[in-house]
Amino acid sequence: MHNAKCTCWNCPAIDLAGKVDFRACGQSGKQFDKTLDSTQETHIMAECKRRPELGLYDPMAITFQECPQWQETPYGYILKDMRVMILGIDGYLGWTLALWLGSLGCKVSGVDNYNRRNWVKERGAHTIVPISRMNQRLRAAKEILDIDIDFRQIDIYTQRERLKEFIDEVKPESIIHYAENPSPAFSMIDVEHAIEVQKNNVLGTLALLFTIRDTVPESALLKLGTMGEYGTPLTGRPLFEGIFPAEAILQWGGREWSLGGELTPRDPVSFYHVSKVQDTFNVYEACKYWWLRSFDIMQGVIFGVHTDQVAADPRLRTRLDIDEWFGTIINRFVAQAVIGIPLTLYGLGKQIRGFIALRDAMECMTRLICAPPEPGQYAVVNQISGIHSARQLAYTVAKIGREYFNLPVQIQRVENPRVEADEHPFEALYEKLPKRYGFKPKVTIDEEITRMFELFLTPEVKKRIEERKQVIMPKTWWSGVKKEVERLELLDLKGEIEEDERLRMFKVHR
Ligand code: USQ
Repeated sequence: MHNAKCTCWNCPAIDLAGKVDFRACGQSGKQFDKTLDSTQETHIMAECKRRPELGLYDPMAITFQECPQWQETPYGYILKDMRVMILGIDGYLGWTLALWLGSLGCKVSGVDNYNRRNWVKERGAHTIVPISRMNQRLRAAKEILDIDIDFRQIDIYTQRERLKEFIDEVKPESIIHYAENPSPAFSMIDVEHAIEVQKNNVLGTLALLFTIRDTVPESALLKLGTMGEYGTPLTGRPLFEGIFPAEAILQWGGREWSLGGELTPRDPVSFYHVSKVQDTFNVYEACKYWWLRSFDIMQGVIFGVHTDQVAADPRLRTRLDIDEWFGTIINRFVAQAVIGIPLTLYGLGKQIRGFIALRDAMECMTRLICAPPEPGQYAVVNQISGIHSARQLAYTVAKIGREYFNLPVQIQRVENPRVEADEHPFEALYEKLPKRYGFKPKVTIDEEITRMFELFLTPEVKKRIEERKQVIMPKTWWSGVKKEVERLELLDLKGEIEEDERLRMFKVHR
């Protein structure tokens, strides 16, 4: 188990007692383990809220493996009935994670202000996989999976007092922050939308940090960042996991310095991505000032529809968007293939990104919930399971659509409405999740695309895609121009698919 040797120092169930030096940040536990002696003033002691009978004790003395409160699961030891609060629980990821964690025995609570439903509605779009109202979702979770979810409708920025009361009541041991606007294109529509995204994301997160400080500072915050914070440096410099490794050196003017431990450069690619960068600094500072502990999760582009829990009943399904603002590339391509729109490659289509399937993202989150950072530690992971170009993805979708579903899929290159490099080097590191937290991807891209085709071809979903055909072709230009993109060319698929076949990393498993 990846977290067997973690100790109470990592555990959100302890209160720290003793002389805590709030000027120190992160990894500070290591300074104290050698000097543990209750007569010394610098000594930090622990008090366990779950096992008060232990009294004051050395936080390094008990490992997760030894503690009866931490129980084995396939994803690591997890606190028995761990209290997890999901902010943004009504969204694509939030709802999926709620059911996933509920099935693992966590006590799940959550808040949402239904912004996502409203934003999508405002654009004239809708989720192609129908979702129920929250009270029906909650009833179905209880009826089908026997999961009780404690839900409140709260806006984490404008209703800070309500959130505080709820957090105070629940005392979550882990807080998952998904309550942000996830759309680069939405943030580029006009000034109102740029402000809406930055206000919602940046101020919501800032307010949350103060709320955590004042209510549950020992709780672990898992905050969703994005790989797009790093941009795609044209020098080909690797995208490290948020913080430079110890061996990284800066050479300049005949001198050199270690960069180890410093935040890596950020070069965001939309006002949405800028909001995530601002969050990074706010979370980083809060860990430093108040000894909060956080994972900043640089997630790649997500795709897919499946976990065992959401597939258990139509009422448990999570939303899936395919419009130009809220649909991500693979989800959009499969929907386009299903209704006969040639797949929309923006520009050259040689943009490269990191990707992860919905199910695998849920497993990563669980593994991180199981291994809370130390007090004061701002930890970062790159959460992706593979790297692909837009073209590769279009060929994969076209090939599966043609061969397994007999659909006449075509691919078109259209003008790129974004300001982004559409041909560039890309070397993203994603070593921490596999090496430190034991994650191995379980879902191949072909397998998940196949599942999507199966679901999207059901009459109800296909009809819902048809109904929103008009929101598929992009109209939001980063430059501010107001027009729909024009087609540049239809690709000759035959030769291209064969060429692509040599590059393929995955095979269809059916
Ligand atoms: N693209 C196409 N055709 C399409 C849609 C997209 O060629 O029809 C290209 C885009 O130009 C871009 C790439 O595919 O280069 C990815 O675009 P996307 O819309 O799938 O994803 P993106 O805009 O980057 O944003 C999504 C999520 C966001 C998350 C981000 C992770 O909406 O919340 O933060 O993926 S990352 O891209 O790693 O920053």
